[in-house]
Amino acid sequence: MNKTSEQLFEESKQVLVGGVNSPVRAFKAVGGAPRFMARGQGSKIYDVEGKEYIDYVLSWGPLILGHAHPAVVHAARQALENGSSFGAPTEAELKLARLVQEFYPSIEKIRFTSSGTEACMGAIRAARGFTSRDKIIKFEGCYHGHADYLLVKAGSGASTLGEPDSAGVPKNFTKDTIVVPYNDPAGVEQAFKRHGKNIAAVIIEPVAGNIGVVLPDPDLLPFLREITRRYDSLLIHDEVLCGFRIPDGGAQARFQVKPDLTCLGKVIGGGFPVGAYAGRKDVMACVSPEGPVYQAGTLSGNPVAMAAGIATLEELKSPSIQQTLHDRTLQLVQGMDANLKEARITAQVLSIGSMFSLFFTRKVPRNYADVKTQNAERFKKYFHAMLERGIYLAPSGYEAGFVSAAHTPEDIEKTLAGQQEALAQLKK
Ligand code: KE4
Repeated sequence: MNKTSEQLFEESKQVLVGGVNSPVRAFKAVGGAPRFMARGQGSKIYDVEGKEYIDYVLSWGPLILGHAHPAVVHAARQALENGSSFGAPTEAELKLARLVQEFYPSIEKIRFTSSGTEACMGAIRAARGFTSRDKIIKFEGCYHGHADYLLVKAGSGASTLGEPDSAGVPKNFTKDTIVVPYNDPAGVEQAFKRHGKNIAAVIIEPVAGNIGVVLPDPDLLPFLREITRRYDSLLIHDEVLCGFRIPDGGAQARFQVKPDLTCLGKVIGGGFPVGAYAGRKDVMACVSPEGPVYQAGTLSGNPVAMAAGIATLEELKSPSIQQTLHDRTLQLVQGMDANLKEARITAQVLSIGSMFSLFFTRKVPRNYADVKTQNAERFKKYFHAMLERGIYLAPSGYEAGFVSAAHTPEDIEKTLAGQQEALAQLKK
């Protein structure tokens, strides 16, 4: 008899911190025991008790083709049979680099890492090395991994320096991090007026995905491009999450703003540990062994991970895959809107490309403060009502949902039918 998720969770908590290896998986925001998953196939994921779910987490974004896509499995298996890691350059790294450039023409040079955190750390260190400046601007609610100086909460004013937002981060580690609300160009202007010549870079999720999906106002990204140029700072787009989710070249193509550096991850690893920072060759030339900015990684460019990334991006070149991602996401979000109206429940559905969010808020959120007005209790009930009906959403109102090319029209219909019941349950 298989152990239940509850049993495994209790046992795991004896040895794994919080029973998980990444906090959001612990269901703290929604309560209850996380489902221990045993298998994924296409759009479905199966827990240890064999229960099937339609998966909208997709490993927090990487599985844009769905679970265990044959091309990805074949490529990774073939690579593995030749050895898992060499700690030496391989042709696969070159091949994936060239493929990434096909999707992101702004990328002249790239460095692969093993996570998005490392990618953002590398980009910021390169920017600091290139400009010989220390300060950075980030946006409240945007997440760029868990480097100490990025675990920072907004100071009292837009141009004040950040306060640590995690225990274990020394106060002076965040003194060079300025935090501004998302979609607040005036706050950015104020920060530059006060610290301009010391600001190495602005780093932003060009489409925010770590407070749920929040879109940039039309003038935000062009403004950031202009003001960073004006102060000889660099613009870093963190597309770890939204990259490849927005088709035809990501956020930088969609919004027609070319950053100096781009951070990538998730999709480019096809479910294996991969991150990347990339962009202008003169900036990347600062990075070792070409330049004095040090950054390294035992498994950076791992051949199995590269093979999975190559297989994934090759599939993403297919117009029919892109059409499926578009059509299924549209079917889902239009259906959700219709369900909410039918149920007369106030909530906002946002989406771009193949990522989406549903916020129980009165207005469309434009920043973190808006997202925090969401009805957390209602989200919690909604989450469990959907889970009971075999629909696996992100266990937090501050995360994005994702659609894969493996999701079928029937999956979406089943999701919408389940949502109708879940919304009805909310009204009781
Ligand atoms: P990783 O170190 O988790 O590979 O990437 C960090 C990162 C950087 N930049 C952006 C925009 C990101 O979204 C992330 C990681 N995303 C979260 C999900 N919102 C990872 C899930 C988790 O932390 O378990």
